[in-house]
Amino acid sequence: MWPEEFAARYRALGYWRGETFNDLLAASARRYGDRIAVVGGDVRVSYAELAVRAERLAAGLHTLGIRHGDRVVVQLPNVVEFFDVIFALFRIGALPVFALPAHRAAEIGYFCGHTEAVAFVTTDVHEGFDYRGLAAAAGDATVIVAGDPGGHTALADLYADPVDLPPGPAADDLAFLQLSGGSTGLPKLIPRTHDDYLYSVRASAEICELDTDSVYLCALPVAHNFPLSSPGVLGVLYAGGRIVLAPRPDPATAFELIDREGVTITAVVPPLALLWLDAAARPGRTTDLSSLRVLQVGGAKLADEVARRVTPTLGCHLQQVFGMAEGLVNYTRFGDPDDIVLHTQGRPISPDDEIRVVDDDDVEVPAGEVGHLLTRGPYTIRGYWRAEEHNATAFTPDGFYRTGDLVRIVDGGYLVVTGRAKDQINRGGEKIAAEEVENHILAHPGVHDVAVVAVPDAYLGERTYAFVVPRPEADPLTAPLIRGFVRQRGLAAYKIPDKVEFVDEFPVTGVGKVSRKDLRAALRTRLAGPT
Ligand code: J2J
Repeated sequence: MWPEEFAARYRALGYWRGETFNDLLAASARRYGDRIAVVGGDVRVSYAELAVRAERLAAGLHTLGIRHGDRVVVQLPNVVEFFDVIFALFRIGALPVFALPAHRAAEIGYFCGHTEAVAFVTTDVHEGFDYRGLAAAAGDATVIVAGDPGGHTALADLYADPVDLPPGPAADDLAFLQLSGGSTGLPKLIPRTHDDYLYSVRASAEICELDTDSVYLCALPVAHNFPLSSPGVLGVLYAGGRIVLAPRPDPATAFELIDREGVTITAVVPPLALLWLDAAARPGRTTDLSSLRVLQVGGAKLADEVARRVTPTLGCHLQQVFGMAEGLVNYTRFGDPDDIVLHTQGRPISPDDEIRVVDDDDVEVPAGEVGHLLTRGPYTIRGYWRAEEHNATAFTPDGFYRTGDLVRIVDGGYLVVTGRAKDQINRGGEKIAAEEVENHILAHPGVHDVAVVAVPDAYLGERTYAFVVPRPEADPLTAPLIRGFVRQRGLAAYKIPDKVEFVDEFPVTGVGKVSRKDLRAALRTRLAGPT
């Protein structure tokens, strides 16, 4: 948490206003009443209705025994119930722990166990996967299912007559735990308060000029930090606009919704931007995309040549967004010159976002040179949840978060992301911690050692390679066998290595064991060189 002197300053400057997400929903319900807040499939929910649904669900969840401070793992696709659930939990002061639809038993089991979750909220079947099959991974948590409960508790049965609930959370209480992209063996959880997150949401809504005429297409998974808050669905609820939930982000689905609902703004990751641009440029397209004013692209580096195509093809602004669930978010602004919009990843939300660009010894590099990005500010966390040991290295002693990103700062304080120092693979915006995947592969009895590295990919930006050293005495291994093994352990599909290569041994420089970091670097170099 922030030291008191910082908290006092952020309050005095009006960033932290002492408001919770309950206050936000109540204010929006009062202000925007019958206007439609969320559209999901054939369901259209007004602001007033959303407040009532959340209040009723809060009553039901409270009766179930969920209390202030309890953790609840929430894994829902883009459905209107997502909003009922999170606002009901906010009302109680229980903390949603945001899981993604791609997560499987390994991740859900870890989130439920690590957070000692009292409940796990998921769906029945989505995109061909039966989420009720993850119930066993939830351990003691009560399993609540949106849709056909199949023997579990039905979410639909929990909407009860409103009751007098105990007072809700304070603004400086935790609101939820967000997921970190991660660079270590186990995913880290990010504690965000009402005060700090609401500030980033409000300020983002202003930067992105959201108002009651805004129609936001949520094409990415709603619980991800980008579509949730930059300005995302929460920014829309603050500004009184309309959220349109896309069940999946393919161009056919998205374009149909943009046309039907008059979507004005949406957010995508770079590979999706590419898919959309190709589809939009195809002769014979029948959908009308002229309502679209802004295409936000973030989550991974957008290639110049793709950036250049956005405005000519879609007739809208491109906005680059460089953010992180830990806090700091940067945006290019709508009035910025092309050079900035096309070639930078934006500048911070807040005048009080402190940015340091340093060398390996934490010494600031000369202006304009590349270095490690460190940041501190009114909506950037000071530590992960229950991860003291990791926090000692992930933050500087004076509270700067080590983002693991390599950047340089150009005129006007805009950031250009040039690379990454953390052991993470950014697979089209989906983050994979090399060590997490390595640990799963190492569990195979035929594996002696493994290193997972990122390799460049024209479409995804990066893909994962696993270099495996088999045990000499073990039965021969094959790539499908390793991939199948990891899948069976219940790892999300995006973390399964795209390619598995077997090697007799790892390059060892000098005497003794090389660090994992050096090893991964050596393997990456080998891949880049002639083979
Ligand atoms: C290069 N790398 C980027 C960009 C994120 C808004 C937008 C994105 C996220 C997000 C987010 C990048 N260019 N434009 O939370 O609110 C990489 C960096 C960063 C990491 C954070 C938001 N935008 N990245 O992607 O927590 O490496 O958040 O540190 O998933 O993604 O990942 P995540």
